[in-house]
Amino acid sequence: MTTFTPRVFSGMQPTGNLHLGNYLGAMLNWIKLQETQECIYCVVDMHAITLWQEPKELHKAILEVTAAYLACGLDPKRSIIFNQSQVQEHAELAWIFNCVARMGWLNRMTQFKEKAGKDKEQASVGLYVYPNLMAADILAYKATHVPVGEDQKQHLELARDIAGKFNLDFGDAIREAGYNGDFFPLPEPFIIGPATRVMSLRDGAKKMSKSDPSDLSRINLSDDADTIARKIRKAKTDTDGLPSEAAGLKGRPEAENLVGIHAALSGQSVEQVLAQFGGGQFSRLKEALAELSVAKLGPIGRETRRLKADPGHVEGILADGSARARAIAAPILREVRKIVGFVVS
Ligand code: AQP
Repeated sequence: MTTFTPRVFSGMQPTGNLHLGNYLGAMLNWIKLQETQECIYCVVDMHAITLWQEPKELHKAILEVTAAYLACGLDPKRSIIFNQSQVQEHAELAWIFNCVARMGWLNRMTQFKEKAGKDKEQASVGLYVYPNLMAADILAYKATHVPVGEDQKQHLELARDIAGKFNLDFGDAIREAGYNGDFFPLPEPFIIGPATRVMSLRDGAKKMSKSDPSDLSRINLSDDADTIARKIRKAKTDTDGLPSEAAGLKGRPEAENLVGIHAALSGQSVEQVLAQFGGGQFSRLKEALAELSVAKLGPIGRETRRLKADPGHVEGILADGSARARAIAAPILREVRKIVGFVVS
């Protein structure tokens, strides 16, 4: 078994405003990891166009999501921050993985089924092979750890399957190229915290999502204090009060969601939140949660607006990050080309 140097990779789509789910499910871990690990954080604009994006809006969203990354606390000196389309190695490796992954594997992907909806025939081919591009994003850097929300677990498992099959299919060529073990690592998902799957504020059965048509379903990182407080006040709840024990949240997705959000934002456990609010009415928890959300997200929204006013600065960070990302991915892809058998001049 080859030992790989630890390296973190993750990304978010510029398909709209980042929301509390993106923040609690992924971003909080990204910020912590950059303290101790080599981290590469991408704005995955090529993933975004698997669904139609109006070009001017997409352009704006790439800069806005980058501004939000910075406002949340990602440090462009410490971490590599870039947009995917500026590093062509992602697309090249994705094509090779299109030829490694099996149709049967992709047919099992639940996100494709959800996003394609009833009319699969009309979905883009890109949406179908999205997980292969995601595997390429990670493996173009031989990344070993991928901090994501719970919804990405299945795609991560696929990335591991693709890495494993590549290592096996090209085993002889990999050894001939001088590697005495695997070429790609099997990337580990890093899904931790009390809010790995934040649910819609309007429907506890659906995850909070940028593409939900109801803005009331999510808290955007760009929302102002009044909007945040109003959305939390209007959040759907059931008719019982809050339980005192975590077991009492079972089968009550809306209650579980609000308690989980409070725990993640306050850095407490679910049990600690219930020790404070259990046995009481939802209104008391909602009031505290609104206050806490405004305190945590308000400064992020303000900083994002400030950075958005200087697009040149944000573009400069993406250009620098892209050059640094390419410097890692290019030699890896050169090796991949040789291993596959292409003629490399
Ligand atoms: N509701 C969520 N709870 C916890 N984590 C979440 N993530 C997304 N939604 C939640 C995590 O955020 C990261 C970036 O996600 P993405 O932008 O790649 O797209 P997504 O997962 O498809 O998120 P959205 O908001 O639902 O986008 P749209 O509506 O455009 O599809 C990932 O780590 C994800 O797990």
